[in-house]
Amino acid sequence: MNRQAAIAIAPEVTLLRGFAAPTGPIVDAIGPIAARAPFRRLTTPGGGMMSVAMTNCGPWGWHSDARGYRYVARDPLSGDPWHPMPELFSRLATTAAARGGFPGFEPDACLVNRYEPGAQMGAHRDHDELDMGHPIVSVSIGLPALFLWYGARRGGKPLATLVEDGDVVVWGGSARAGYHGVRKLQAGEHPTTGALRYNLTFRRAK
Ligand code: MD3
Ligand code: FE
Repeated sequence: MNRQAAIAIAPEVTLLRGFAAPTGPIVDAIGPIAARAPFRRLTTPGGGMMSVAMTNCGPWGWHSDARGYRYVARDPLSGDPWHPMPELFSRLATTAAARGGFPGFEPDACLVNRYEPGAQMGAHRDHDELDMGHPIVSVSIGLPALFLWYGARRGGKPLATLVEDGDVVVWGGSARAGYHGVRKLQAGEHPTTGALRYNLTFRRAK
């Protein structure tokens, strides 16, 4: 699991193919997380609705509504704290970050994204975290998708990378503020997730 090549797809953006395989135990762990805080499509401050459904685990969860984007310690829909971060998750994030060149990463937030066919994520930057010196670790599960890397500017032609079940991407340093997105998910069938793709995004929010 730890011997695969680390592929640099851009400076300080590292793809670790199959690093999180097998993903069955991860999918099993999403069950109780989503039982406490069901997947929901969030509203953006601009009034739109995201096509990706989201939930969180860990001390902090990412949330969006008419008031803006922010990290919250409790699910605004229920008032309950998010499900604790499974040790399987935090260990995976820490070992992947180290493999990508960022030792000592201890995530305090895990955003769980769920893509149905047709769902996508437009070009954006993750900048709601207090200290952008920490990296981000992204784990792909289930159906494949095209990751789009735009870099410092949102315009222009992105670099497209196919990410498959078990693939992990680590990015930090100069790449931390880069624009990125996910191309519209194509329909398909995966043995572990059926018609879905999940993505875990580990951050240090505070
Ligand atoms: C690095 N999630 O939740 S991880 C997010 O698959 C988010 O759900 C995406 O962006 C997802 O904020 C992807 C981030 C990402 C995307 C594209 C990349 C990292 C990348 C392309 C190249 C390198
Ligand atoms: Fe992002």
